Amino acid sequence: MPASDHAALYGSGPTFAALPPESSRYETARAVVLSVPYDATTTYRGGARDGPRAIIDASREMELYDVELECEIAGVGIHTTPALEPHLGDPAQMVERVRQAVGPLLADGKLPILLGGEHTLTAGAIVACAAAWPDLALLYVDAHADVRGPYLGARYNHASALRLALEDAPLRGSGRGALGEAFSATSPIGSQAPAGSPAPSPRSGVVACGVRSMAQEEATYIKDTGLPVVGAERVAAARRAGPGALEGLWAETLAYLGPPGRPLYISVDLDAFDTGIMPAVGTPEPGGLDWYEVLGLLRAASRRHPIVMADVMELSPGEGPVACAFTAAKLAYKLIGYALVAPDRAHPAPRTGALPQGASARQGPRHGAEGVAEGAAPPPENSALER
Ligand SMILES: [Mn+2]
Repeated sequence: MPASDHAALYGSGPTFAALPPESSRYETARAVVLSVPYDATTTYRGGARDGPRAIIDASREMELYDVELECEIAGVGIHTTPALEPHLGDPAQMVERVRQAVGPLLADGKLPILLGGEHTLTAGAIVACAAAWPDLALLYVDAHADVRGPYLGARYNHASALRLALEDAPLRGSGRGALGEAFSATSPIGSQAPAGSPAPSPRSGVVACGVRSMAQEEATYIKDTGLPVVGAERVAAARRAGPGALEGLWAETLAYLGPPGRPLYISVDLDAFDTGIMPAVGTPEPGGLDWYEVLGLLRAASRRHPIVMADVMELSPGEGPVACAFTAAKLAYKLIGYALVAPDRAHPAPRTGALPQGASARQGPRHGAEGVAEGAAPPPENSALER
């Protein structure tokens, strides 16, 4: 179709956070928002294809100043790509298309932020990251285990997203299934899991958090493989247990990612949040996490690992109020902040900030003029792209 039609259908105009060209140019932006308006295999309620556009629309109303990080996160420069054109023939082709779109962003030293779209797309992004960083770790935040085998006749479907990543990511040079490869049965934290939770895990480098729904075959898969899963019930128990309990649970959760410093991919299915604050998802589940719990986990992750890519998936804006799209936009923005401007973070392939000190990334009367704090940016020495 003509480019103009493509733009009208899938959106290429608005920039994330309404950033003007000087703070959203690709060349100088350290983060790149990649929209993938695709849902073809969702099983309950569709509509995730409308997620990226709703998130970007909502992001235009965000304040750029972040109270927690005390800066305008957008000062790092955030480029918004035209939405990736859906491949309507075959989910596997669509996942491959995502892989091909992410690879060049990593090669250019960018932090890609994928906006979905159905969660299946994450598999392609993880494969791209795993090719760039063989020691990639994965934090997977989701209400669902997402480790089904072929589902309703399709291997590539959103109920299998994590399993696809585990099977397809060529990590550690040992071929299929290497992400989360078994390393030993000596997990220091597995013994602390309470009765009734999944078996202590022999896997390292991957953990799923917020899970509260799975099929029988997935429970079997988790037991058989030792995939670490920190269920939403444990988060709820920590919430009730009082000060320090959540921090302890996050530390336990993140220990599954292996040694601190491993490059980290963070995938957030918005259905990990409680349905009270995030009803706009295709497969809602009661008993989820709240805003500050998710932020606490992501913040703790960013202090332990350099974040090389993140995604915010499965927003179905038609299923809920506009607050959901705004929450998703803010989450994406916070992820950029944790990855690139948090004072104690270290990013593997940083670029210098796009804006001079004191400049606001977006001019406008309701936005302050505080510049982003210049992070101490080490040289991009570990870019895996040199491999
Ligand atoms: Mn899910």
